[in-house]
This record gives sequence, C-alpha cells and structure tokens, in this order.
Amino acid sequence: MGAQQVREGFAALYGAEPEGVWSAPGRVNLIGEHTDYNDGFVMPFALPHTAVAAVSRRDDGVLRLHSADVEGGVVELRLDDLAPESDRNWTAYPAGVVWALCQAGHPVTGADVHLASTVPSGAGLSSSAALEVVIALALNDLFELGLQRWQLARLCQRAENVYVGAPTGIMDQTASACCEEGHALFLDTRDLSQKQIPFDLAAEGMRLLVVDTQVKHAHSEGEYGKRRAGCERGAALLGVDALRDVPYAELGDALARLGDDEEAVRLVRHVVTEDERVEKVVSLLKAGDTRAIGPVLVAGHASLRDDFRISCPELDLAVDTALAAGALGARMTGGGFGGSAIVLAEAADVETITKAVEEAFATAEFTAPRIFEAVPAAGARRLS
Ligand code: GAF
Repeated sequence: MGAQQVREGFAALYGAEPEGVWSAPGRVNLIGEHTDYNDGFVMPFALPHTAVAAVSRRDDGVLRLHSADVEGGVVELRLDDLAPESDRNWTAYPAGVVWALCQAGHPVTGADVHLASTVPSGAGLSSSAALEVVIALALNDLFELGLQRWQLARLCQRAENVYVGAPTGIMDQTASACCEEGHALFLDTRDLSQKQIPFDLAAEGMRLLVVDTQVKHAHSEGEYGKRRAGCERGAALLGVDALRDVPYAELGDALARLGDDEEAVRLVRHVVTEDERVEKVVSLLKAGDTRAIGPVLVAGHASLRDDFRISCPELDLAVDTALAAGALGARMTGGGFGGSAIVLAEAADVETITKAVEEAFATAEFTAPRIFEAVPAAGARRLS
C-alpha cells in the first residue's frame, strides 16, 4: 500500500492529516542463520515489501493503533498501562516499541497510528521487525529523540524480547533499519559494526527467488528459544562468552571437548561453520565471484537441516527441487520451522525452477508456495 493510501486511511480514521508517513522493510537473510544471538555475523538485505505507518503525536499519554490488514477497529491503550507480555495481538509490536522508548526515558507522550504492511506475516521475512522499526523511526523523528539507526534497532529488539516475549536476536531489526538499496548488509552482531556490500544480481545475469512455503512459523513458540538456550549452554561448556568466540580453526578441538554431548556438538558446529560461511560469502562477493556463493548457501542449508534441525519437509523440498532444476544455490532463510527459502539462479533458469518447485509442491500435496523475485531494496525511511 502506498504512502498516499495510508495517509488517507489515517485521515478517515482520526479526522486529521497525519504529521508524516514512514516505511520499514522486511528482509531476507542471504547467509548467517541463528548466529545473531551468538554474537556472530549475518548478511541480510531488505525486501521491497514494507510496513507503512502514518503517525501523529499526542500529548495525553494515549496510544491509538489501527491496522488496515487486521479486522477490527482502533485499539486505544494508555502508556502507563503498557506492560511486558500483556498483549498477544499484532498491537504488541508497535506498543512494545513505545514501551521500550518510555522505559529508556525518552519523552514519548502518545501517538495516533495507522499501519498497512505488504510483508507476508509468518513467512520468515521479518514482518514483525518491519512493524517495530517503522514505529521507532516515526517516533524518533516526531519527538526529535536523536537516536541513531542501530539504537532504534536495539530498542525494537528489546520490545520483541521483553514486551512481546520472543527471544530473538538483533538481525531483523537492524536489517529493516539499516539496509540500503542494491546492497546486502554485512553485520557483526557483537558490536553492530556494518558494511554495505554491493549485491546487484541482475547486472550479472542472475536472480534471487524467495519461495514462501506458506508454512507459518512463530518465534515465541518453544523451539527457537530451545536452540538459543542450547547455544548458550554450548558456550558455557566451552568457557567462552558466546559461540562467536570459538575460532573456526579450533572447531575440531572444541567439538572434541564436548565429547558425547551430541546436542551441544551439533549446535556449536552449526554456529561456528555458519559464521565462517558468512565471511566466505563476503569475500567471494568482494572478489566479484558471485556464482561461487551458491555451494556455500547449500552447505548452510544442510547445516540448518542436519545440525540445527530447524528445517521442515516443505523447505527441504523447495531447496532440493530448485537445485535439481539447475539453481546455483538454495537454502532456508530466517528462523526456520517453516517460512521461506531463497534460491540463487541464472536469470534464464528462473522459469524452469519456479515451475519445478510448484509442481513438486503439488505432487507432495503441500499448499502451493508463493514464489517471487527479491531485489535488495531500501531500509526504513520517511516517505512524506
Ligand atoms: C529470526 C530472529 F528474529 C533473528 O534474530 C535470527 O535469529 C533469525 O531468526 C535466525 O537467523 O528471524
């Protein structure tokens, strides 16, 4: 939905023009999965799909929220009443951001908000981070808070961890806040240092497809948290602050020290090899050897499937079918347990691959996937 439509929606609801309209994108992650809460590396890029918010300030401690995508009217909340894990609805994401800002002492006194999003929800494409970041950016501008993008991402993560109650890392919020058009974001999640890496597949005759399996995932459900706790346990067993601190060159020794703790071995091996894969992809892209990232993506999928154990039959089918139909690389993206896969392909092979994946899903009697091309788009910004 465009800025104008959201602006008009706001005016119809609240009887006045909004002070401004902002957008924040969803993301796909090229490589670096479940590394962010281990202080490791990630490499997402922004999708053209965005959450758009029309917002005006209030000074009476009231927050009014409305979404064009959800049935029901305006939800009215008092800032004083906002409390962690008190809300299980979509409103928890924007309200959580307001809560996090107030908690951190920022002078936010209320707002009227009308939202609309084109980021598919439950597809592993960060629809919730887009909702959080668009609100954070709008309030940062309107209340002149002077916060930098990475600080907004941190506040949004706090909203998600504490207010919503989902123990996620920092990747999605940083991607939505900091990505740039035509680039993938190489992010060190330990100190949030960033490099924008040019990523223009079209110029090299390639495409990146997203295969949304339509299998819905949810982070606040247990498995994500279990993996995170398992990684923290692995780090404690190895005597390091985070698995990021286990050098790839010393992985063999580290695994030997974990002995027959099979779960710790698998989780540690995934995280340490995945950090190495991110660095490998960065160096291949810098060297202009883009096609060579394909096998690295495939290795990443195998690691998530076999060691981290967060794939599912639909994701595996999408990846295996795309590869058999000629893709250069493919892997699941995002938190797992459903959601989306990405496929790197020669432009000339896109049609064949798309058809093969659709047919394989039909044969397996899975829900038809939604397949679309992803081109690195802009991060969060003010539209009007
Ligand atoms: C989800 C989380 F929100 C991210 O923080 C990250 O851990 C990702 O899963 C897995 O890489 O998107």
